Amino acid sequence: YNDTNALRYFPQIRDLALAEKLEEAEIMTDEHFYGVPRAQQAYEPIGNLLLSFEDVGNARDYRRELDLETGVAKISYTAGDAILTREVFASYPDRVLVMHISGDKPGRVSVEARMKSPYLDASTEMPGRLVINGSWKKVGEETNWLIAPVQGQGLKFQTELVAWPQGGSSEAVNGTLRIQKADAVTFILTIATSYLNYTNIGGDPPALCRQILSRAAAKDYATLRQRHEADFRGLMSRVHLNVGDASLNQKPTDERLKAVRAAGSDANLEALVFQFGRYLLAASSRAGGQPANLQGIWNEDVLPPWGSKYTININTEMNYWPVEETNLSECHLPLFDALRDLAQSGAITAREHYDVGGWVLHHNFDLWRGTAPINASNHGIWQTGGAWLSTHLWEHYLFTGDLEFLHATAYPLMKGAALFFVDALVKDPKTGFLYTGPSNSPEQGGLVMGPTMDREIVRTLFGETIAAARALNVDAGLRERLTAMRRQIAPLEIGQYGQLQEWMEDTDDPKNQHRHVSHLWAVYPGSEITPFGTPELFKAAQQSLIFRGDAATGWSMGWKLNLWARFLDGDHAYRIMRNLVTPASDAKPAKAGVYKNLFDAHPPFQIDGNFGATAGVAEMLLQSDDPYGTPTSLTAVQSGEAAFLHLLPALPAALATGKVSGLVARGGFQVALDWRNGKLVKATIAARQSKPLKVRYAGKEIEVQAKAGQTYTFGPDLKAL
Ligand code: FUC
Repeated sequence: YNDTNALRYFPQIRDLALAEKLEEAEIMTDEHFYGVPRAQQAYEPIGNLLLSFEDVGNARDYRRELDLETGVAKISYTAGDAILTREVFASYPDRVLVMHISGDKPGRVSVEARMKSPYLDASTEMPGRLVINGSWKKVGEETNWLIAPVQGQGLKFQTELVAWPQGGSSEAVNGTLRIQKADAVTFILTIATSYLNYTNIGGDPPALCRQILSRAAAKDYATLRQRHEADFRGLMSRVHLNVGDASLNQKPTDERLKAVRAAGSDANLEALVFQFGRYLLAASSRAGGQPANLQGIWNEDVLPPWGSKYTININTEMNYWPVEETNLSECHLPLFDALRDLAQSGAITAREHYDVGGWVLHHNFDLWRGTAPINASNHGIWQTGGAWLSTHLWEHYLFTGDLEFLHATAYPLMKGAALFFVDALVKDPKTGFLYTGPSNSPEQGGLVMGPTMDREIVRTLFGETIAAARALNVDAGLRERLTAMRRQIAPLEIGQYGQLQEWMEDTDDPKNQHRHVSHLWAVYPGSEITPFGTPELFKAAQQSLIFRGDAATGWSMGWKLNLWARFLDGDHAYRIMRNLVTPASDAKPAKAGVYKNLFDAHPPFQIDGNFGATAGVAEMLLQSDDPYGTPTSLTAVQSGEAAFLHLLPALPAALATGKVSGLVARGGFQVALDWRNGKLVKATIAARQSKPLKVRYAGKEIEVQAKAGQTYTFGPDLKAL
């Protein structure tokens, strides 16, 4: 993806930007500084499995449900005098999609199955089995400037459907499997591609399909289901949240959504949205696979919105905001596998576009690990994507305390991300401070030097890299270097409207209601701006968010929700949550919210808002970043040497009474809370690591020398129970 000529122009582009000739810098960027091609590849659907049922025309009592705890979807209806049921799940342990169709009377299951793919090369049928083979190619006439055109040989795939009928007859004709008058049938679908890794597409899809299906065939439906349920429950049952009126669960979701608008709130539905986000992570981001993209894994379009890839100026990170807090730590791993690739491809971009060391990633990546700048200069030329993602490595360490992970995986990647900036930071000719550039405050204004967000991210990355090197007792020289440079990075500034400045200059427009709130990064997900460590910046950041307003796209509401929780304003956070959990519409004017299946709408469907909502609910109930943090030095909590638990820091009046268990805090503490009428009744804190722990509730703080394996129980006055 890199442009080997880019380097010839980079010094000139930077000098133009330093001389504040920003328009000229943009023109030169547009001509010479993007990757080749200037867009990345989309995540594509393989195709559709189409099932036709004879009996559905007269169906009554139709009911469709998804059990978040077991990960099994179910459809049932009455046709004539029989009740027909379909159960569907995607099994992580067995790598197959399974649908079991049964009737409560013998001989009532008749169904035809076929497969369709825009990328079809060949299809074959044999008794009880359909196979299609395909390869990625250009289909249709439409194009999208955000999606790179097809070039050369692409991925191959095979998808195979197997039917296990019980009773009745089964035949395969004209690409169709026809099951008639069976008692039940189980369909098993698997898909394999030739993707081995981002540099090798020499895999053997037919062999993989055969291997997966022969393993599945050694089990029966009940066993497959039991294995899937055990896997899924293992993740989902770790966290319970009880708020609001659970009896409303009996109502269909679409009716509930409409009712929320009328009633003002349905705390139990919001709890469901919280768990749905966990479900979506468990279903889309499992070890060995790709990280969750803009649509998770649920893209059905050949030209999906923004390519259904990874936008990392907010979206991909937001997907992973709830992962540690809501006890799904292992769902983080696919992101780290991708980072390992990106550190390789990004090292080439660092060299070829900037002539510096380390690795860099701009605002997007794809399956092919594109790291070069793409699209346009107000968002494509942004250097801190890899740096932001690298903070996730440190967070994973803070939550798990896994030193081996820090040593073998996290630190080398963090160090590489930091080394890029050791070489690439430049001195502001006006102030003498260090900053990034040319870059931008994502998707706003144009090309600039030293946007606030970049400085916050790089300062945090440097701080965390220093802390990691210290924890591992390595790289003393680099630690000193990073410490010195970190102090030189241009500080945060409060501007003329009492706002946190988004840029080096005080040029913010208080009427700007842009969806991106990049400069507030230091409040959340960062922790440089804190209520007790930097009260003035804290107030200024809040002022900036007030200027931005509440109305927003799906993910932007997700971000604002977390920010208001960080501002310790539960009612404001909840107001945003309610705006988020409202019926969405693609019609003009489009309306952000959630669709009937609770998928978040940007609009259109984009999954980040779901994950932002889940993280936001957790953030209202428990915070474990250091509320005394500042941008100048990393505290013991931020370095992982101590821990801080803030219980019910932003509890909204609408969630006055409830219970939560299984939330996780930095330091690996597992927390259960029980509260009534807005007041804590009991907190139970199970320590997985030994470290000094501060607990704060309602303005009171106590200190405990926590010991791994011990459980601590407190009442509202923080006295041990
Ligand atoms: C960023 C956002 C858009 C959208 C896209 C996928 O560019 O500004 O709103 O979410 O990512």
